[in-house]
Amino acid sequence: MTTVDVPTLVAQAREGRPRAVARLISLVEGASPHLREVMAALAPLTGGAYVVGLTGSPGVGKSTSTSALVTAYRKAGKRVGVLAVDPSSPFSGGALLGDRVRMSDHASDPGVYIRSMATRGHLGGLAWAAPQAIRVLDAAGCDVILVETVGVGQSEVEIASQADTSVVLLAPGMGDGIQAAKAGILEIGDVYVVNKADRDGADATARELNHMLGLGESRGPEDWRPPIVKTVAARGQGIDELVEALEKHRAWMDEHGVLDGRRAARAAREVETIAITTLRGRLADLHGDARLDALAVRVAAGELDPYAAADALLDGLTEA
Ligand SMILES: Nc1nc2c(ncn2[C@@H]2O[C@H](COP(=O)(O)OP(=O)(O)OP(=O)(O)O)[C@@H](O)[C@H]2O)c(=O)[nH]1
Ligand SMILES: [Mg+2]
Repeated sequence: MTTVDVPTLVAQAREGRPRAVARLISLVEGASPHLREVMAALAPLTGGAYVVGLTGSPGVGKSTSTSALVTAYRKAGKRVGVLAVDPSSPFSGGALLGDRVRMSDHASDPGVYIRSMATRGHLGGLAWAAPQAIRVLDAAGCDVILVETVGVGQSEVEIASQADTSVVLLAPGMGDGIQAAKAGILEIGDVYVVNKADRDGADATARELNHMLGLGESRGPEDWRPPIVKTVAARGQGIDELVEALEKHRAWMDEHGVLDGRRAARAAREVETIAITTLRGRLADLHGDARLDALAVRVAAGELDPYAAADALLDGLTEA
């Protein structure tokens, strides 16, 4: 294992040095044993960033929209972090290469960090790695962090729990309306975007979405009604309206104490995932362990039931 000078790395990341930020995110991606120390050092530096998740089917325009949002936030003088998470790939870079091209406008801007991250094959996957990478960007002084995730079933629901505000993107002619209902994304969007509004069918898609969002609606006057924003991300059209919708949602969360609750729920999932990962690691260490073998012999012989044996095993595991 290469040596890692965590205090120096953290200090450099805090100053916003891109190399240090990149290195820390690599430690997250590689599930480095140094993460415990890294996270302890980062914890007091976090909480300042506004985290926006963008999800939707492949090709709907997430990266193009993200890039347009970066432009808008940079104009407003904000520092921006972009995290492109690919839950289906064990390699960062590959599938996200196109994103790099679309983000190349921002490559030389020192106020923007762009990073792609693969999470497949990770114990705990997205739930584990994304919050830690977000924490690195937060500590590095990003005002806004945009997290792009390809919508593959469960992962888009997962990313919703990572973000302060979740944006769900649809595009006309992709049968997205029906897909949306199926994937359960009608429950997770705080803001909906119908991108590619330059194409036929955008109004119909927005209408259909509006109708579906209204079904089963039992909102009070204080409740958040997710807006639908039409955009042509490729030309930057509608992006100011999208930023406005995001700011409104953020203000609404502040006003109603929702933001703290969401962040606590996010932290709870993260802690849970780390605890389960730790337990799983200890369980794996037990393979061929005398304690497990002894219990197994008794279960096989009918002397002990498997639940009692599992309890005995767990008791042993938590005595760290
Ligand atoms: N006509 C039109 N095309 C667009 C618009 N926005 C994006 N595109 C194009 O749609 C294609 C996919 O855009 P991306 O931004 O890569 O989509 P994505 O959702 O990030 O795709 P994945 O990351 O592969 O899931 C690209 O060729 C874009 O140029 C738009 O508003 N109108
Ligand atoms: Mg993309």
